[in-house]
Amino acid sequence: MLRFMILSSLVVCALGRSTKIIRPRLNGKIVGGDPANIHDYPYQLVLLREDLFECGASIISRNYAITAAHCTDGATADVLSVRAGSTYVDREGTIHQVTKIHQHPGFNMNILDDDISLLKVNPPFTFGKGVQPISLPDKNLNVKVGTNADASGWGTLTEGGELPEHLQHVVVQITDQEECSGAYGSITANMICAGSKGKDTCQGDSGGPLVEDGKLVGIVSFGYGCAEPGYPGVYTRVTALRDWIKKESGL
Ligand code: 4AZ
Repeated sequence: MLRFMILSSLVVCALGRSTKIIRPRLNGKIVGGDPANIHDYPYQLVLLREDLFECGASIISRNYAITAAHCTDGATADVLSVRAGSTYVDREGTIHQVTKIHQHPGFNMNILDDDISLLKVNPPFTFGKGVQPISLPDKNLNVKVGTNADASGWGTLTEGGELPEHLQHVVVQITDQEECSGAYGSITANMICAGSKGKDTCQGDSGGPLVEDGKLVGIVSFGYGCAEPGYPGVYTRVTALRDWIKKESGL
């Protein structure tokens, strides 16, 4: 059920149908979030692969969603769809077929650099109470260390634990880049780290949003386990890839 890659002791994963779980032995840590309603996270999407939960994603316009490249790698558009406007991972809301995947050409599976994909959808999203786009940041936005950001998704509540059916969210603090680099060793300018004691995103949250002050500043990418001390979650740095998003989608 869990699909994932081991990257020199880092673990990333998307949920899908293939496979078994191999991961370093870690303490099961609660991610420390709270249940959330789609009305408060109306940009949140479920990314489905052959109708099964794969990852999170976010609405950025009527026609486009954004997610992690490791969630779309190896897929064709016809097997992907998104569910919008539901608090629940497996029911309600509306389903939108992916018609085109724009996966970043620089996506590097080994270190997860450029972990970003844009998805064109059909039918387009109809905006309403539980369906709204999230604003993209200006490329010059300075995302400050120590500020709070809100991550959401249907990933596991504990390391290697159960998947919730109800949307969850967690507030985490933007981490110092050097410190994060020191922990992981392979943090690029296209990544941003965030975490707080006992709070983190976890398996299945991949591709989902990290929002600060109403702007999408991160996309859930990877981490060493979940809420492990000294290992914040790693997110795709949206400001760094802002020009590419504009070029691909016009947004
Ligand atoms: C995952 O496997 C995953 N703690 C997502 C986020 C983090 C770790 C793993 C960050 O989807």
